Amino acid sequence: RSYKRQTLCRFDIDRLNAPFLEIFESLIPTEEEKAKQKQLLTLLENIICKEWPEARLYIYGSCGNSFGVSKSDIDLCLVIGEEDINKSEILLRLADLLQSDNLENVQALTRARVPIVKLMDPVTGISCDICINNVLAVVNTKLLRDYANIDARLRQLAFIVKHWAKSRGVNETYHGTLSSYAYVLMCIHFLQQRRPAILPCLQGMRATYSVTVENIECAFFDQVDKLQEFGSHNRETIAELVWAFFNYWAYSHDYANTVISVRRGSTISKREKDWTRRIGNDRHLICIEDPFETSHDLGRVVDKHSIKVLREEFERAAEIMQYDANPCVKLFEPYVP
Ligand code: 3AT
Ligand code: MG
Repeated sequence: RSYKRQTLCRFDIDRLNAPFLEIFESLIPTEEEKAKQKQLLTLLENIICKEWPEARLYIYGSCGNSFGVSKSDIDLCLVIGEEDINKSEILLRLADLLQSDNLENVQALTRARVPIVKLMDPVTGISCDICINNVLAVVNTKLLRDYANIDARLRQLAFIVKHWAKSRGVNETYHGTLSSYAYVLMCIHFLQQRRPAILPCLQGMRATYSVTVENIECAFFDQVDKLQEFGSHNRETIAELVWAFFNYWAYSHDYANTVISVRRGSTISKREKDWTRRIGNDRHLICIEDPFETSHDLGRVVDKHSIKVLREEFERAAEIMQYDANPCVKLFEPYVP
């Protein structure tokens, strides 16, 4: 197989814009749903502030980063000022409080990698997970949201890519494929690489926002209202970008030698990061650097088997975008083993 093959975009690509935009629109949560999310957030804030008056509740993940499809669960982070708290104790206490307030399916998972309380609100029907002091996730959520507010094509592309990944069964970290967070970073990287670029590199610009979390300095330019014209020199449409995205991951990306880095706005060499060999369970078969925890490879869940699955899915998608008469249907056909 040749991974370096580069084909030309199909001649009728613009015919596919309307159907892709239609898919995007159908995935966006409605105003009604967003109002329900707010309602639940307020309820939870009231419960929490009675017990921990200093604490604050933040939305992170897809409901906060604007990449959330309709009917997503809400990810919340309870930030309690003190450093050395006993997370399990707090989660158990929180579970008690939630249960007495008639929330359903309340469960404290104190032994999980990220310990959480799960709950379901019977009034709005929304499920949610609450973790504690996971401030880096709150900050990376803001970074993604700020990128989304620069050029509308990022949100369109990421919704389509996430929808494709879920349909094809390649959005399951416990099976060795990638998280939604990783896919959004791949979309941002891809749009930073277009010529002319569609997205800037916010972490490479003058910092207007800066926080230090767990000894990591998180700093970037966040006045994105000043960047509304940034991508306007590039006139590529969503259909062209979907085509090019899958081509990039199928045939152009150098998996053997490079790491994608949204922080740098480019790829960097695996050598520079010392990600050239397997260490423990980190195989570095596809490398996606976390924008803040830069020692963290979001591709580390991928193993010898799942890298093949993933790359074959990228190739399948690229082939469909190139040759299929009806890519908007074929692309999202559920994977049947
Ligand atoms: P879904 O719409 O729920 O699929 P999501 O955006 O909520 O997508 P995830 O469920 O993958 O994305 O993750 C929830 C958030 O947790 C997103 C990001 O702020 C944070 N996060 C996820 N994985 C990592 C990671 N490996 N390192 C740092 N932060 C992460
Ligand atoms: Mg989520």
